[in-house]
Amino acid sequence: MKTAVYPGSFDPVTLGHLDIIERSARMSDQLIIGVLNNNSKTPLFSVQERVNMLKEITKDLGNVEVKAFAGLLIDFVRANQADVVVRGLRAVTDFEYELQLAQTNRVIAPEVDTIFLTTNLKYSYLSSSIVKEIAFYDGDISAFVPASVAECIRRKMADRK
Ligand code: COD
Repeated sequence: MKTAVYPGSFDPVTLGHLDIIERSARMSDQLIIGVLNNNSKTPLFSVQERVNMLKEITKDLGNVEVKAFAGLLIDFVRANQADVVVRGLRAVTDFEYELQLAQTNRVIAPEVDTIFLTTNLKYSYLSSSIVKEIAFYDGDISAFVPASVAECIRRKMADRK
């Protein structure tokens, strides 16, 4: 695998995402993490904040780059001359959406394939939404996100109260 793109919202990045990043970085020459800048959704973190959190936790991975993107994923993949899209699968509930996304992208860009990495069992229950909910009620999120991300979430929640 040459250049891979791992796209997502990453609002915020969790240990489940990081596990997929580390495993796909080992399989590719270059891994680009694409952070969606979507004006129609209101994320907890701005795209720049999400990019910064990802840069901090991947700083020791030499072949990983973090970039924001807007618009179609396939345009981002092509602009970066990437060969493959990486997605994570936690459970059958992810499968329907992921299959639809992969098949639509394949119709738009037949030269780009999507590969799926199954979740690490340790993180199979984990999602960004669950982390935000626990943090909102001042719960302990240290088992779910890297320490630097936990700190950003705590600060964000404190600002909002
Ligand atoms: N373990 C393993 N994998 C995980 C875990 C976990 N605990 N948590 C999340 N993941 C996986 C997800 O299944 C997903 O594959 C990936 O990590 C990123 O997850 P999210 O939730 O941060 O990102 P999404 O699913 O919101 O990303 C959606 C996209 C940004 C890829 C999508 O909306 C998109 O491509 N938008 C651009 C417009 C476009 O091209 N639309 C598609 C046309 S079909």
